[in-house]
Amino acid sequence: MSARLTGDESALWKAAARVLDANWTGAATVPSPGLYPHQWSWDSVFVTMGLARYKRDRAERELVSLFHGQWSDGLLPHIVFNTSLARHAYFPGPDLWETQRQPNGTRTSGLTHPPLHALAALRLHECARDAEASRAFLAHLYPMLVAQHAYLARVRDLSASGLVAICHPWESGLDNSPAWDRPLGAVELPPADYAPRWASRNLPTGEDYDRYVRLVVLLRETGYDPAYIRDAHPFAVEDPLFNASYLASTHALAELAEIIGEDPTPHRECASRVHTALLDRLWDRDTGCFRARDLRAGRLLPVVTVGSFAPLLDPELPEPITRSLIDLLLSARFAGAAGYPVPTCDIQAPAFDRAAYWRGPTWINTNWLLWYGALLHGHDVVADLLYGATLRLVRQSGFREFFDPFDGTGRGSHDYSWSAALVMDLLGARRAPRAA
Ligand code: 9WN
Repeated sequence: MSARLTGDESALWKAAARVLDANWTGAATVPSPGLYPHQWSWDSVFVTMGLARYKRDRAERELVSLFHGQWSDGLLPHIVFNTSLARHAYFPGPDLWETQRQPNGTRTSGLTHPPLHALAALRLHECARDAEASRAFLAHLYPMLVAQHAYLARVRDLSASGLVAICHPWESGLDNSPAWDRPLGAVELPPADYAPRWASRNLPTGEDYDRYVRLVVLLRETGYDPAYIRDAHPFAVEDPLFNASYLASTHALAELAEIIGEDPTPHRECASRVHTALLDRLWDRDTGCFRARDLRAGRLLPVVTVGSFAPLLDPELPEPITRSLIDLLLSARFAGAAGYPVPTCDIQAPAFDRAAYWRGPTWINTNWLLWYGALLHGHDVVADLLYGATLRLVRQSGFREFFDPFDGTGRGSHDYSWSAALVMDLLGARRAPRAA
């Protein structure tokens, strides 16, 4: 791979590879050994994208390790815990979730994450040198991916529209995005304190954190019961990013089915339903973008975030809607006024905060998703802008967790896995789309 890159790109590739090597546990890649020492679901998706071009065997093991934590009802947990670590290595650790009832003794969280896994499996296949071996791996993974999607359709389609709902901000991956402020604020807190007082990092604090934990306790106390989630759980949101991920992966599932000789029809039918529901329920003509729908309050949520552009992942998005998204993306509310785009929240929103986690900073994975979506719709100039902006960030500040959108200052953890992995994917895609 490196022979095809320029000197500077080659150095970047090697530095990214060093991060992934250092964060490999022998079974999976941790997002950041100090801060996030377990396996996270959508982190592993992004890591797979990079490993596909670097160490294919590890990419396969990454996915196998993650799906080892899959529940018998198909839920793919957002964290698979490494139980050999000290109990306080991360909060909330295995004890909060009470998920030890799950088969095979794996300890996991009881929430899920944006379902980009089928898309990652397809990309892994597209990068393969040995198509036969790759097909064999896909045949092994396919039933688990189908079960993951079936869980979402069965348990999370709360509006019976085809869209699926998240029942915790952590399920969005954009944990403390201002988009969740309203529905989270509506969660009633009992007088007890939940959050740990020793949290070592700059997280949403106080009542927000208590509400995160409260939502987990409610799910846990009802045994993660689908009827409770449908009828009573206080946080239920149809998120454009989660649903766009679901839709992109449903299309990928159809392609995977064809590759291994299974029937793609149910996946195509599902994709068509999700596409229609996305437009009917989350497209907002007034703001010219997609917005999350709060199912408990019965309305669209007001804050426009980077997730509002995620339906660019829909290959069938109508051209006028794509155009509108691109216009907003390039405007002074997002990329147009940030030297280091793309900020994760509308710069002009009162809740925007250039330094706080998902409330404004630029993240590599959301840039990558928009880059992928722009390419899908033939917006090559926009894709190039996102490509250049992303590499500029890591050249300047390293593989940090997130970045100041105005001056590129790196924040959060150092040597963050998906920042490294997605840079490898970008470099590989630009130079050698089908390399391994
Ligand atoms: C909670 C691991 C994860 C990412 C999320 C990011 C952060 C956890 C946390 O870290 O979430 O799951 O403790 O804040 O928000 O997107 O998957 O990197």
